[in-house]
Amino acid sequence: MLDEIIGAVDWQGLDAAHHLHPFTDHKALHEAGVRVITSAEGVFLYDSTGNKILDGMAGLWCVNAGYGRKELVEAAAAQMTKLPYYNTFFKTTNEPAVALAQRLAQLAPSCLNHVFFACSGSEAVDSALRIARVYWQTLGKPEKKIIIGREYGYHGSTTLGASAGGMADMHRQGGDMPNFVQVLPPYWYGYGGQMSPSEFGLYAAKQLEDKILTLGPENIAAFIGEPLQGAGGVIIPPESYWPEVNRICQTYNILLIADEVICGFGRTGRMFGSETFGIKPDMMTLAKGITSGYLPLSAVMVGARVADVMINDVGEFYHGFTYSGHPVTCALALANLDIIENEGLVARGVAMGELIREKLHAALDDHPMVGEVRGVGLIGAIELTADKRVRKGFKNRGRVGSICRDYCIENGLIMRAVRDSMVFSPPLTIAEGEVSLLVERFVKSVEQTYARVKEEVAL
Ligand code: PXG
Repeated sequence: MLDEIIGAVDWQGLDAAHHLHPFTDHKALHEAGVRVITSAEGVFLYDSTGNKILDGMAGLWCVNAGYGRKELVEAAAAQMTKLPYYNTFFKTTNEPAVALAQRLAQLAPSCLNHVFFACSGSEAVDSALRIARVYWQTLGKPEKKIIIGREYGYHGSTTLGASAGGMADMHRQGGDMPNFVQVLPPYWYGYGGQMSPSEFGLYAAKQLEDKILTLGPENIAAFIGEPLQGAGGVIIPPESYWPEVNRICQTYNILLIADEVICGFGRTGRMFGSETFGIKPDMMTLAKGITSGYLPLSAVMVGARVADVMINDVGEFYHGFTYSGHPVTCALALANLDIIENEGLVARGVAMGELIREKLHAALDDHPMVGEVRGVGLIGAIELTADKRVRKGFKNRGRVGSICRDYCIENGLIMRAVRDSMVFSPPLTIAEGEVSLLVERFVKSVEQTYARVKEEVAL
């Protein structure tokens, strides 16, 4: 009965009539018609027209444990029955929030022993940036306020997050607060020129040092960076980059914030990207994989240096959210961590990532339109190029990527296009046969894209 009613509703029409979507050109959306996702299981999504689509993005880089996990539903339901909500303001706490704080402190790299909870990655970033500024204020250095990020960095969509990130379109639409600057990202494929990746990693780090010296270290609160830049196109830094950034932040007394919203919880082959790349952060922001996206939860892990000042010297920190430390989201996160640990999902991600890259290399290394296949853990990108010998991009940047993305969807695969890079980040639970299907569908889409654009771009 309910199914019949649901089936009779014009969801597309109602969506166009009433729903404003995030990061969307609404006119274009209404012309094309929105896709209605109705259910999901494992690594597959089902839509209202009966398509079964392989989700090569784990939602928005978040469904690490895969769809349809009854354990997560049960953990949330049990907690909802016992205590559906209470806040963590005013000298109160709840059991799941405490248990999760302890569990995260055990999991995180050493010294990151305190946790501040929020609800989204953006709120975690916002919180970390405010903590950084309050830290310096409290130490008698209120002029230390500037936050340095990187071009193509993504740190969420609150005004502070958008200002910290390096997305020019977001800056143009109000995300451009004062005291934020961006430096060159460690994007060897795009900016490395004739340098080796290792030389370029040091060069990119040097841009940070030069910027610090130009602005004056006495004016800079923090450097924020994703261990690898996800939304910016899965930009994987050369090995030389992060150790040098550690050194620079230490030398000039600048806090280092690792934005692990995508990298955390196994995505890069270790539990945290900071471990994969040897980063020594003062704070770490977490979201997405913390609940595998089943409920909204985020956290800032705070290291001893900052936590000591927060606890002993700040007095009241005037910041927090109604749902900080929400008992249901925290209970679900604990069950999600059980899945990640008990099923060995981090190691599984490494194995499946190797398999994907092996198959992509075998199928696409000689393809004239494929400039690079790169990845680490279970996240990666394929750069589409107009001339692979010189790593040249297409004239109309982003167009070929979106053509390829559309073919992927037609072929039953969700991948994201960032400029002309195709990125993937499937659930860590993906099976070998599903990896083969993902690669098969992607290679077909690349061939279709190539057939369509090769005359136009004189490859
Ligand atoms: N930091 C990083 C590194 C992120 O990737 C955020 C912060 C913000 O998280 P919330 O939960 O506030 O969205 C993110 C989010 C994309 C895409 O298309 C990426 C994100 C979000 C939406 C879309 O690649 N990353």
